[in-house]
Amino acid sequence: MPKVVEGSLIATGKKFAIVAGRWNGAFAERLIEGALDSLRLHGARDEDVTVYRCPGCFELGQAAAKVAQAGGHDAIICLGVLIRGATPHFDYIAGKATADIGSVGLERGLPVSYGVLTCDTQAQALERSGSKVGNKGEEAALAAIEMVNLYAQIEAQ
Ligand code: DLZ
Repeated sequence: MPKVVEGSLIATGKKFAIVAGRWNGAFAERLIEGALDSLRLHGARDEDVTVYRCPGCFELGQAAAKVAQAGGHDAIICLGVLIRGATPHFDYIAGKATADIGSVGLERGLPVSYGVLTCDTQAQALERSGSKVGNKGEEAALAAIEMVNLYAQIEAQ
């Protein structure tokens, strides 16, 4: 049998940063609540979680890079809500945010998870921020917890 290395979903004693964009605020708040619920459910204490707010998804990667540089967190959870408008703006911001968030994780060697909604309509954003299709903030928090523990396992090998 091969050796399998994986992270648990135990958040106890770990420090998390949530970086969240303010645009489409009602949905963004629901993502933050979902992430916080998930962190608490898995053992994180509120005093070990800091929420950093930035203007919009375009700034998520920048803010996450600064938070990573400042240190003090085991993982960063990036949350934001993009809703398509009449121009290609959405595509530029979505592409940039996704690439930047990914780069922070790679360059800093820190788990950085992606809870950015890229929706065509407000109804889709509602569905993905705590109704029919779940809460992507909650999922991003779970991914962050698992990755923190996976990194610990890899480093312990
Ligand atoms: C400008 C803009 C637009 C049109 N739409 C969104 C959006 O749906 N979601 C989001 O998070 N941010 C949006 N923004 C703002 C940009 O992300 C950014 O904050 C501004 O362009 C300032 O740099």
